Amino acid sequence: MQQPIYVIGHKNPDTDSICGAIALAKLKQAQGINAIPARIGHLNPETEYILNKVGVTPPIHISTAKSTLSEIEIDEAYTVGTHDTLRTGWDVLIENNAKTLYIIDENDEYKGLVTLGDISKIQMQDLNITRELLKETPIENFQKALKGKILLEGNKPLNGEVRIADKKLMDRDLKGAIMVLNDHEDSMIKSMAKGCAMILIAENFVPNDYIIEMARQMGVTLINTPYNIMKIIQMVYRAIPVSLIMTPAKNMIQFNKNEYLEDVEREMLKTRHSSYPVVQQGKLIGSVARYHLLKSSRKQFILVDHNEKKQTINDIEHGEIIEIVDHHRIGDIETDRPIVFRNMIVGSSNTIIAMMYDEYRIKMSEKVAKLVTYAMISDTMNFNSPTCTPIDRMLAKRIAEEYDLDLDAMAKDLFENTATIKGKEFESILNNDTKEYILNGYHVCVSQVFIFDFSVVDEIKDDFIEFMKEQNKSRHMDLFLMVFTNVEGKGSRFLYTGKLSGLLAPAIDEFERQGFVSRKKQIVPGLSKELI
Ligand SMILES: [Mn+2]
Repeated sequence: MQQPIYVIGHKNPDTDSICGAIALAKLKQAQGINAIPARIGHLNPETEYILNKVGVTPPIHISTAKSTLSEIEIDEAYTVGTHDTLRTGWDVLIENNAKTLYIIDENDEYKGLVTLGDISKIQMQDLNITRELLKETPIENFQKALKGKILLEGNKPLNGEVRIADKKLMDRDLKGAIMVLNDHEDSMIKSMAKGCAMILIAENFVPNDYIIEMARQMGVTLINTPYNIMKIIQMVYRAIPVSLIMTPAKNMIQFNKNEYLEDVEREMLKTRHSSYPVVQQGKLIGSVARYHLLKSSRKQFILVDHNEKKQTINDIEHGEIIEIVDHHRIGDIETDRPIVFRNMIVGSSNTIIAMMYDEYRIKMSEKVAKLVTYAMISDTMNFNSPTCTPIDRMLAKRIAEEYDLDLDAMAKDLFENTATIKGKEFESILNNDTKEYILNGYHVCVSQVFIFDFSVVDEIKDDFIEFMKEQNKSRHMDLFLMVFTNVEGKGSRFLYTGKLSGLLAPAIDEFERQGFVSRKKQIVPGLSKELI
């Protein structure tokens, strides 16, 4: 599956942002793109009302543009059991063209790892080391590594030394030795007489009964194998259990799938292993190498209803913006590559998205049509706001006809149920839809809420200004402006604080007198003009 592309609206998302993210993600999905609608803040009550009404689940909430291990492609972890032989381990690695082998116990818990290098080193190593390992190797491992048959299982402990027959056999101390012999029974008798613990017999030779009886009495293990002496000597060291040479899990870095790629990379730079285990609750879920990180692309985003850095996900620089669909002023976002940037002077981002459906000749589902329509009603104050254009009105009318929707009934129902501040906390009124600007060097915050009835504002006025002053002690806005706007576009009431209050009071009075309703088209440009 292609890495997902996240479609997100702005911080403090409004209905245009949320419905736009959903509608645009659906359009992309219809084009075969793995797009996921997401949000970077809480739903406001209006949007919540709409999603419930239409029957759509809210977009997932995301808080970072960084990618985690779970979002990139990693390798399968090839595993063997703790008792398995180096031979099995080697075969698994060669078969899968892998370099790191992970060891799991009978409960599938990750215990350690062995690399191809670790295994090949065994063959090259000082015999003192392999002797210690062979000493600990269980009998059935020899049988497995040599594809042999246990003729007799003895109880003599191994000393880990591997020997072949020679003329001086009777002069040697063979106590606990592993003998590699061909069909010379004479050598078998001599070896047992000198105390050997195991005889590995070449080319499937089966010794006489009296030799087997002698072995039984002396506690010697007999294994025969189809291999010749040369091959037995080559393979016998691969009988060693992987667990004896593994790097235990506790001595090795491991990652979990929720770790951010940059943290994983930083850890990897401290060491030089070729792969690292990815573990979840003790169980292996994969193996990650540096090249997986290099190969992975950054998390991709499509921005809806915003294009400014401070309005988007905080660490956007870790991700990649591939497309923007918006109807606001162009801000400060920079990209490395050309992107699709669609900005139009219309009343709602959803108007543009509806146009895109038309352009691609993809039919909106009934639910998407409703979301788009609600968003247009919400963003244009039921097509009354000065930001609303004939394009919005025309398109909404066409969608309403096609999907049998009653725009005025939808607007009335929506506003009656959501455009009220009665019984709401001051904090939720203030943060309902808030945007920060830097206008000619001044920090300005403009919050807006839509209401039916201005008389409510008169009731709360004094207390609300006190509340804003208190809030601004930590926010340090030069102007902190709260705008109560009539939901049908019939003017606004303004409350404000901040050190520019006195200077801007006449201008804001004028905004009120002229019936300003649009933050973007009237209020912010109006303030900007005053601050030159
Ligand atoms: Mn919008």
